[in-house]
Amino acid sequence: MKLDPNKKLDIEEVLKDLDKYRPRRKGWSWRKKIANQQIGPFIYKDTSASLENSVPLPAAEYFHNIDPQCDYVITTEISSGRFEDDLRRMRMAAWHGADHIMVIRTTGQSHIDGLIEGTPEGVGGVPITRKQIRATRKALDAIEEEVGRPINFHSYVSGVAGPEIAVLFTEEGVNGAHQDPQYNVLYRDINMHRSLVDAAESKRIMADAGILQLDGAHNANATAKEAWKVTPELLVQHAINTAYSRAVGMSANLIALSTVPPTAPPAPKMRLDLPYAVALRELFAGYKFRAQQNTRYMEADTLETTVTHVLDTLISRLTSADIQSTITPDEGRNIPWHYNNIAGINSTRQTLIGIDGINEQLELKHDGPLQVQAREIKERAVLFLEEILEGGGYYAAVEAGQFVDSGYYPERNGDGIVRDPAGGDGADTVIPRQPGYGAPVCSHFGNNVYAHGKDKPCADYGGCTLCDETKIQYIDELDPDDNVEKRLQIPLAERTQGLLKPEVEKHGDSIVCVTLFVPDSPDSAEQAALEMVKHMGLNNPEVISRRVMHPAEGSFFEIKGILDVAINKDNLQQVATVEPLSEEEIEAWVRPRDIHVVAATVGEDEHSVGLHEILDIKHGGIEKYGFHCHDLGTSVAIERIVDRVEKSNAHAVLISTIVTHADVHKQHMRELDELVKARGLREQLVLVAGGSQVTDKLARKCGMDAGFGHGTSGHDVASFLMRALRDRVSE
Ligand code: Z98
Repeated sequence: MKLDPNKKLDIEEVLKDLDKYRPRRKGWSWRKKIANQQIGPFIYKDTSASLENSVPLPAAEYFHNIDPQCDYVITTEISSGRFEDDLRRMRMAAWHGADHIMVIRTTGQSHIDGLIEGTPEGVGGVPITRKQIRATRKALDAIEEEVGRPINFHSYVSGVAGPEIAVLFTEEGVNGAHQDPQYNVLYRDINMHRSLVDAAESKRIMADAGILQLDGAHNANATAKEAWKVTPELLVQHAINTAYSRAVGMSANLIALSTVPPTAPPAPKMRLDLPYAVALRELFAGYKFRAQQNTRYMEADTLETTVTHVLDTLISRLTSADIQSTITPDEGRNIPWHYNNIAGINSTRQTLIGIDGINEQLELKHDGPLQVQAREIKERAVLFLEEILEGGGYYAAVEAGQFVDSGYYPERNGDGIVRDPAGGDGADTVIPRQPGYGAPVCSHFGNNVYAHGKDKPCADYGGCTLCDETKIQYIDELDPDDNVEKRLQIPLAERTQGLLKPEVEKHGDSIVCVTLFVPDSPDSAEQAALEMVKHMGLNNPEVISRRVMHPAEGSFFEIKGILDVAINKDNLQQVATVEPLSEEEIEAWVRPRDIHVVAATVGEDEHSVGLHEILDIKHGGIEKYGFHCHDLGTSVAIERIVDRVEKSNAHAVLISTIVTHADVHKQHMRELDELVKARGLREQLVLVAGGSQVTDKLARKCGMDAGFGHGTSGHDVASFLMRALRDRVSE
């Protein structure tokens, strides 16, 4: 399957012959750091290879459209509930720099004692099934070829079906997974003995397959009442899972500690979070680190979330993480939307490139409060571990409620999570292995009657699914109603008819979001805002974010609703995009011809930045092609402009309006057109208007020859002027 950047991902193609599809590669891939890499005009310190296809950061247009890629792996979590919709989002995410795609499982999957088949629709995530995984891996294989970088596919080897899932992931080329028995015990109330036995088997399988393991310590941070107080315990949880993984045979380079900075402003974040990160990195030197964006404090304000995320990312760079995980900044208000996944990825991409090389410039102090605090956290962690040992070990400690207590250890508040070693899901299901036990696959922890001699254990029974792919059983959809073929009927029909609906999550969900400021007290402003949105034609409006600007002066709202329209693509007017002429061609024509251009901002507008971008050689403006520019400055009357046109025998006029009230920009354009006509100059002149509210269509309606809005460059204007003047200027 090969993707065309100009065509949508063809889901039918993904599903075709899926029973025969095999992943192209297995195991985890890191980005390779290239030190001192020249990209465009800059030398970067902490970057990796650039992508073949990508969407650069918005400001790239000022820097030759470069798109440097940092050396950290960037994660995004995707979970619409339908894998077929997730795939398109994964493609967008890859184009924006994500190479670790984490697929969230549907609610309750931890408690399902076996594999699920088919592709049932999920709640809060997708069911992790063979078909769903295989289709995703197939799409990601094509996407990684399109962007030119390996993409790590990730989900969870946990719950009561952990070992079965580990085998499934190995068979289907999943590259990373969470695996930590403590997560099962504390947060899913799965029996601790069962969880640890399953973990040994699961970890062994993951180790053999080269699947990168993330642990679950960060969940204590998300659960504890005061997260900055749980930091000593986080070190203990990391230690337990790491030691257990090593004992099972996992190598250090497959063990990634999952860490989250514990606080967010208004807490003094750096002062609390940095010592914790330093303590962690020092204690676990030699292991990988997956730093996750802090989700705990996410409210409905995406900008606030983004600022916390940027600070988190700074901590990652100062203390050397390997993976930066991002969460969609809208997680605090709805199931994440497509473009918010991209927003999360971009805040990491932007931050890491913005602070490129910072560790060459700054160094964390080797003495003083940072080191004192880091040491204190480590000491508390050691005491915590000693207490566990004295009390009889891990099971006893959990039974005594020692984990996720809100006290700053050794302080205890008696509110920790308590689990019964004999209870929980899957209790009493661990039975001693019989001496003749035979493992169903070669990757296995413990006794295996087949493991003898030099051959692979499975040689005794003709091969296992990990060694011989033909043994893998692919079961297609079993549910006649909840299956991908059925779900796709409407989307595919709409696509064939060329129908377009707005979408944030699942195909054609028709959800849109509008923003309003209403100048009144919060309650009445909110009610009014909802009424206003109904007048815009949105059904089921719901406020997803409210921010009080002042208790009496007004509030800002973001409101989502359903826009029940479908637009037929075939009825849309084709917008003809005009390619600009080459810079060499423009200069070769303009320079010998003595072309004069009069320019000014008009009316009472003192904003000349936009105009200077278009004119000045310093900003790549039209001067550089040899146009003679008569810049009359700001707030210039139309009459003065036309006077100068006559005096200089100009060929073109550029007027600009950035700040405009009551459509004054339209008046200026009309006035200019009328005055040059009245003086008999219209035929010889090219009239151009620019500004933030100007469009080409509007400008032409107001008598101009062209209009240029936001994002225009001097090159665009020069190209237009040359095309327009070619016929008028005599040779
Ligand atoms: C993350 N944003 O870590 P259920 N095991 C561990 C987990 O952390 C999780 C699961 C299993 C987070 C994603 N983490 C949430 C160690 C979940 C999943 O029962 O399917 O929810 O378990 O990136």
